[in-house]
Amino acid sequence: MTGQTEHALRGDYSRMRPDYTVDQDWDAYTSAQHDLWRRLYARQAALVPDYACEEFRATLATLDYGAGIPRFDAINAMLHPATRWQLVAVPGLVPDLVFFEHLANRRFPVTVWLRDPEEFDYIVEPDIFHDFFGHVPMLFNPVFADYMQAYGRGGIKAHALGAIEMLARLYWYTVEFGLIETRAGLRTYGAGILSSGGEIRHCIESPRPNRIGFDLLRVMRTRYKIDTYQETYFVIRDFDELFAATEPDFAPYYRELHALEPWTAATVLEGDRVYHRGSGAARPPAREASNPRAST
Ligand code: HBI
Ligand code: FE
Repeated sequence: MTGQTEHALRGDYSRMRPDYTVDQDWDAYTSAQHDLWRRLYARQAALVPDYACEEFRATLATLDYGAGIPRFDAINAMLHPATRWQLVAVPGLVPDLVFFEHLANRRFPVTVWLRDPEEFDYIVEPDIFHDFFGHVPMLFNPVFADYMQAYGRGGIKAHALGAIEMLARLYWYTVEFGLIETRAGLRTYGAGILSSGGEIRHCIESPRPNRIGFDLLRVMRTRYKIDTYQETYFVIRDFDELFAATEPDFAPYYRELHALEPWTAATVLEGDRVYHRGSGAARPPAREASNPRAST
């Protein structure tokens, strides 16, 4: 919840515990909701072989949760032994510091509500389909799992240093919209892309966006769009690169960046490792984009 929201958050925040967790209340999902889940899952699972990274594909195949809205308990029984992460249910977006505290303790907050059928292609806030389909498979990867915890710890520090905006850009351009170089070409590991019917193709096949090699300070200095497809994607070579980049203390980086104007989402710089320079043609309207965040 970086920045302001113009509207009240969706979700029932009346019964949560102090750490914003709730019970999933799986029995309350209707058969129409399970059916909507199946349709969302079927569409995305069909796209995964061509566009998702190997790590995501392998886990999705073994988890096999396309039959209906999954029970968090059942997933935790597999996830905890794999990487010592667990899912916790939350009403929706939670305050930044609460979010970071969960990640720092290897707990991933998953929203309990599912979008309405009219929102099949686009939702304003992350729902259970985005949180679960997009994020959970990657938590089974040991290196990525450690990166997420490091991000949570970094978030707590950034909060104290007034630097959440910069760290949020890192999350956005990696965890939500990151690309990875593979022998088969560019693939995605970003949850915002993996849970989107349109952007999953667009991020890899469209001539419009820039695709640029990941560079930590460059990413933390780059603004992002929340209501259109991304104008720039950053490409990592592997998850070790990502984890290694986030190991140093960020405090000196924040001091440096605080004095500098951020780049726009469309900027290509002299020193960029350019995989593809975007054609810059018109972007699709908001209704086709895959925004997993209420605001920035
Ligand atoms: N809360 N439930 C939830 N999910 C998120 O992804 C999330 C959040 N609160 C804050 C937040 N993300 C981001 O703004 C931070 O990563 C900066
Ligand atoms: Fe997300």
